[in-house]
Amino acid sequence: MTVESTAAHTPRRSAGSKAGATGAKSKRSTGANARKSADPELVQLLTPEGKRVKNAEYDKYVAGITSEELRGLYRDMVLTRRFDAEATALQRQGELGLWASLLGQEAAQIGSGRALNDDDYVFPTYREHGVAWCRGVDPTNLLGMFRGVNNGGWDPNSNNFHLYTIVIGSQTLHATGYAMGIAKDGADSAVIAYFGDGASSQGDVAESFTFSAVYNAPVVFFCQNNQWAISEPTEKQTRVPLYQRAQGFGFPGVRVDGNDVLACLAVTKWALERARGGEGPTLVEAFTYRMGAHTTSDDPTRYRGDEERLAWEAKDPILRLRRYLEAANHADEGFFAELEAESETLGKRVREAVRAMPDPDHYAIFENVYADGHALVDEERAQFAAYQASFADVEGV
Ligand SMILES: Cc1ncc(C[n+]2csc(CCOP(=O)(O)OP(=O)(O)O)c2C)c(N)n1
Ligand SMILES: [Mg+2]
Repeated sequence: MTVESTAAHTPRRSAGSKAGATGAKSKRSTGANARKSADPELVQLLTPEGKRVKNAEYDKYVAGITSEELRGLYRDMVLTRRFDAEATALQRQGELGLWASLLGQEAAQIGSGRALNDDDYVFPTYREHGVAWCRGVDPTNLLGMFRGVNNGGWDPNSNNFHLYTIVIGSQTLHATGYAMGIAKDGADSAVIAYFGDGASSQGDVAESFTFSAVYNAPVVFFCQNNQWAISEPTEKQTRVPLYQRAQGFGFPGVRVDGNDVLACLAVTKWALERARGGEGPTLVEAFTYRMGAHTTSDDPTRYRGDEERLAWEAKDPILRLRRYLEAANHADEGFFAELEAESETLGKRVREAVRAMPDPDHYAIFENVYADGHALVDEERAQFAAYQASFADVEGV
């Protein structure tokens, strides 16, 4: 089995990695889940060269996958990347105030997103554009908030995809509470909470782990370890591989190659199946890389070098699936050409939609704060009206 080891993936310099906590195999045992929690290996089904490798544990979750489904995963990743590139360009042109790119994380998001059932519920961060795509949220709706014309442009309940959450880690609590509700209702759906390596240091995430474990909540914690929390490397968040955190809370954790869409699909299916089967929470650490800046307000050249990015470029999630599709004759030239044309069409649609977004009514921000209104909001609305009127006075002078 060709598996890139954790050690090979665990980069850099810090005292944390010197402490040796990251690479060593542990023989500790805490019951049925111990094998996973103690295994430092990365789950990988497709190598960076696009070679399919066997995995005794997870192969069964993708065993029946058809050529059409494989092409579908590829299409999802390509169109998501194209959408993301358009959004970055639109920010540079002044059409968006900010953009948080998912470049490099397409496999983690599409693999996990396509593992979900329609009635599962997703709690994202602000970077889950690929998961939104899988949920059927129109990508143009993701852009309103980043243009500053709304507070989130979709109805969470239409697609079971919650609004983006900027407050790091807080959505893991929302997800846990929602999952506890699902369990009380006796429903057989599951919840997935996305968060980052930086978020793993938040108290909210630790509390979510505790509550979900104790109440056996049907939730999957999907941590995209993209190696950076703005300018802070993962070594500043943890002395152990993140997936091992779960063991201390009493549920399994697994590290998956986050640039391998098949592995992400398989591992997330497994974790969701556990949740639906009443086996409680799972932590999935998708080991990946943020290829771009944290957001368009960030300049990563200030804190990281090129070698790291180049090393991860060689593990590109889209390229590796393309190599596999070509080598195994799952797709022909026509498919790739058609997809290129579809990308162009999507790009055009996104550009046109953003430019056509109307500015909001200035008073809309005061609506929906309280269901039945509130004296304080009324006061603030009046203050705002007076402020607006003060501009009219100046103009009139
Ligand atoms: C509670 C809180 N603290 C700080 C911030 C500022 N902040 C925004 S993004 C970010 C880093 C998050 O890193 P990570 O969780 O790894 O997610 P990534 O951006 O890499 O996807 C921080 C500290 C915030 N939004 N919320
Ligand atoms: Mg991060």
